Amino acid sequence: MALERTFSMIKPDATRRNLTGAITKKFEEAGLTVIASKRVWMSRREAEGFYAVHKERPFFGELVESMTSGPTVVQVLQGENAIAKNREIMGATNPTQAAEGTIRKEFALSIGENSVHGSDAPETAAEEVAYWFSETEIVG
Ligand code: DAT
Ligand code: MG
Repeated sequence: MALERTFSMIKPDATRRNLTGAITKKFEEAGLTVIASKRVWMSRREAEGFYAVHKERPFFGELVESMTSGPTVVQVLQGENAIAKNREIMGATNPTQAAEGTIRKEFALSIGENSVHGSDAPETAAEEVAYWFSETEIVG
């Protein structure tokens, strides 16, 4: 399989606890390379746009609140099978269901404050990378 790119976000609950390095280490240990990275305190409009797919869900307000509550670190990860590999490293959405050794098992506080976001498919990965990065910011 060819090299693939995915979009990752270290959420405010994690940056607040100084977990940016520990989480990035998990990606690198799994063979994913950080080819773009920046710290962003997103606006309400940016959070609503990024999570638009969830706008009818009951937790949408809570999600936008928590994503705008502090800085995030947005990243592009590159590697073999990067999209699925990242989802595996992240663990299940609900940390009580996340496998041992995953980021969410080790670091997440709750289903809402679950430390990381990762794209779930090639189409969303391409859209999410483009939402946060210009091509010149990505050094693959
Ligand atoms: P994932 O982040 O694993 O792709 P998702 O796309 O279903 O999960 O949901 C996006 C985010 O929304 C998730 O990371 C945290 C929040 N969320 C999902 N379900 C929730 C719930 N039942 N209560 C509160 N927040 C929730
Ligand atoms: Mg999702």
